[in-house]
Amino acid sequence: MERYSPTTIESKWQRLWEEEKLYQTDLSQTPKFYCLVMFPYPSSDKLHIGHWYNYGPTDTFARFKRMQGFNVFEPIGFDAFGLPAENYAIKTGVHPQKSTEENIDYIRKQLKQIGAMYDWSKEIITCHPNYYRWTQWLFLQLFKNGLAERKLSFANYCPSCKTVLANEQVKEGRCERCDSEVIQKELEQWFFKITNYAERLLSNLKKLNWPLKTKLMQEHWIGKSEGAIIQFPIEKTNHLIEVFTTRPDTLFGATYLVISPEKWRRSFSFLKTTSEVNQYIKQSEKKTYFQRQFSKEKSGVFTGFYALNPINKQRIPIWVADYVLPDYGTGAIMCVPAHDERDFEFAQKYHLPIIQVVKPPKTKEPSLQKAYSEPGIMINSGRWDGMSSEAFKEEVVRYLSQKGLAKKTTYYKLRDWLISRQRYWGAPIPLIYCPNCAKKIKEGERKNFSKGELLNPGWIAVPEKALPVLLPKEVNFQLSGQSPLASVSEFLHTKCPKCGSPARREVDTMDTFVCSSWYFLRYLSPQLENKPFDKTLVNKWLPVDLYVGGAEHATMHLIYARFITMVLHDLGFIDVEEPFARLYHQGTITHKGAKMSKSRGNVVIPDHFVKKYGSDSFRMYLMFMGPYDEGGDWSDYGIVGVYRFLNRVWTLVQKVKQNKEKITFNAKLEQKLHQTIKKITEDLENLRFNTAIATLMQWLNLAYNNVKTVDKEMLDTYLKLIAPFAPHLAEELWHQLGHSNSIFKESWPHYQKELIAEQQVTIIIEINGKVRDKLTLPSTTKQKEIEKLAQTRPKIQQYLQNKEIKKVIHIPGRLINFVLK
Ligand code: ANZ
Ligand code: ZN
Repeated sequence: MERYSPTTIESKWQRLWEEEKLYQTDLSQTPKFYCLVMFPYPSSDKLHIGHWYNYGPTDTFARFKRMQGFNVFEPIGFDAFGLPAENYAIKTGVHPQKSTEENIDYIRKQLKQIGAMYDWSKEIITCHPNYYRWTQWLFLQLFKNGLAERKLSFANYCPSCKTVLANEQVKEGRCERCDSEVIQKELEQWFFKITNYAERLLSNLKKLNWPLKTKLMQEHWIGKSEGAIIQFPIEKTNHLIEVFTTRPDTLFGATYLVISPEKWRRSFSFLKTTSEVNQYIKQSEKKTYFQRQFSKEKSGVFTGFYALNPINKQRIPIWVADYVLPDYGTGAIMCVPAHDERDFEFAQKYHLPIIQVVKPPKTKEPSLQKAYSEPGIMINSGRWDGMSSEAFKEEVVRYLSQKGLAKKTTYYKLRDWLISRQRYWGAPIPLIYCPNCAKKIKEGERKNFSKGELLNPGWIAVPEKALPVLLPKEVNFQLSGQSPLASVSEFLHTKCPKCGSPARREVDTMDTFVCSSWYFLRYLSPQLENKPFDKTLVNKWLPVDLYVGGAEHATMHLIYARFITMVLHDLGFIDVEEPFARLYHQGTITHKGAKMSKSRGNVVIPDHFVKKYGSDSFRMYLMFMGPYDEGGDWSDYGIVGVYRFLNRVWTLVQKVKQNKEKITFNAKLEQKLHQTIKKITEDLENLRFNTAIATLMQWLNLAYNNVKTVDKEMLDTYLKLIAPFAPHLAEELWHQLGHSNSIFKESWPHYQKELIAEQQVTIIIEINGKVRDKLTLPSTTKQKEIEKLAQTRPKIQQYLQNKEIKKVIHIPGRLINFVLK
């Protein structure tokens, strides 16, 4: 008997599938199913177990959908720009292009070993000019429409990577990549105005079939806050301070104001203060936002000025303190120590008055040990005492706004997306700075300039026809704090496309998250020459039906891609505005109870196991380990178990093939098979791979113990069920059973309802026509047996004691009536 040799059959089928172009999707067919995974970054670490866990099970799902009759599109590509390749170049001198291409070649081979249904004819590589040309096109669309803006702003800056970082790339005050402490640096940078879309990004979440946790993270990230701006006049000046508060109801309890150091420097430095204030401002600007927000010890200085509380004309001191951030709200706050924890700490430290104005609803004599931040009843609030704080919140804003002293306002925590990077290995920003055009715009010329050019005077768009702006090959990577592209004079010096004057190119490149914000559109027509994507295909194939990837992308990539899709929708390029209808996050695979890491020495290298047990066993073990969204702990022994199971599937087929005797029909096995179809179909719809595999194992055990009763039809069905999980093995055995077409051209088995149910009926038991009890039993139970069972019921026995049964009336499936003498 031939033995199961995964390596032989897997490479054979991978080759045959490719020759047959089995997985090249004809995008004109329906019904469509777009199955997407987060494309890999071609790092030197190659494909690790996390990738496998993302890609293997997702492919199982895609194969299932294909067999259900969907025209499944499952593309793959490479997110190929980014810092690691450049950092590697700095260290070793190997050009990022070279190391990236090498990594891609290697990873492509690894990906092929998964044996997934990737349509390789649609591969994309974001660092290739035929892709980044369209990333640049995308930039220009945002620019032209006033959604890209150059702003001077405080940016997160990593002194070691010598580049700015997006908020999302800062983890607990440290650089996500190199773990150095991030500082704040004021720089001119390019931003995409994602904040214009804050409300829509928030409200659309309702429509999405996404994990609740991810939606909540996005909600939190967008951070909508409804409150009011209240004006406080500065005493003895004719200036005002505007504060943003979400608790206008606590206004009577405001005992001081705090302005952020930056705001004071920018807007109030004309007010003469002591040198202490200036010193404090200088010091705090060195701190990171993280230190400022989360340090235990709050600090601040009194400015010497007072403000007047607009509700009661109370004189309250104005402080500068760095726990107030410059770029949220108005950069200034009214402080209510009785009801805000931070203010409470600060007030205690600097002996500022604490006035309680809200008391808990049921207490009489309030005493305050710490800030009370719940709603309650107003006290110490003049004629509003006794009112609920919720009602007063509305009332006080209405009252003050009549006098022009307040207005309702909503702020969002979401910041504009900082997309420029002072690095080499990225898509060049397609803009040119022309001093001559800058001058013309300043002099009032508006004609011939786009919205973006007027918004950013002097910055001229590279004409779309002239794209791509090619990344020059020869550059000096050594970090100088300046973009490496500035060192290439042929790149830098150019002519203005508008007026022909000498001009210089933008030397910053784009954040790689721009590349990945639209790749799912390009997959549909990656070779298209004159357009970024085919509008008809996009409208047909989007939204993506299932997107699977790591939960760590909950905020960055998954917000950016939504934003860019909305922008393209609004500019009329595509019909959809939400890219991913259903989202799923795979869990994590640990080893020896801990996250895998090189330093711990517990990394499981997929290639070793794939070589030994085959890709089918590897993928199936990953799926068997635990619920897909949780993951599990790797065990070398566990994969052996799955490997043995696949061996038994193999052996069963060999035995059935060799069986020459007549097969006796086994109703139990047949029924179990139909129950298996039902269970696996339901489990697969919900990505419950582990329980589906357990069910597959159960049927196999039953069949294995009754080999003489397994007929070929049953095996055909069983192979179809196992095909999405162990595609190579199933295809091989399918052919061994005499089929000549791929099993993946077969349709998914249906179960017969009648077969699976051991149907139950409920029979009413009557004594002399009165209902006394009931009985549930299999519908096939014989009448005599029902009679006997009914008589043994304790409730019925009560009535039967010492009585004789005259007659039994039986209505099958419904009722049995004992008539007594
Ligand atoms: C007075 C007050 C009384 C406040 C009270 C809270 C409780 P969220 O929900 O996060 O939007 N705040 C406003 N701008 C700030 C800034 N730039 N830096 C630091 N804190 C700032 O929080 C809004 C509240 O955070 C505002 O409401 C303000 O303090 C503070 F019992 O105003 B509150
Ligand atoms: Zn010009």
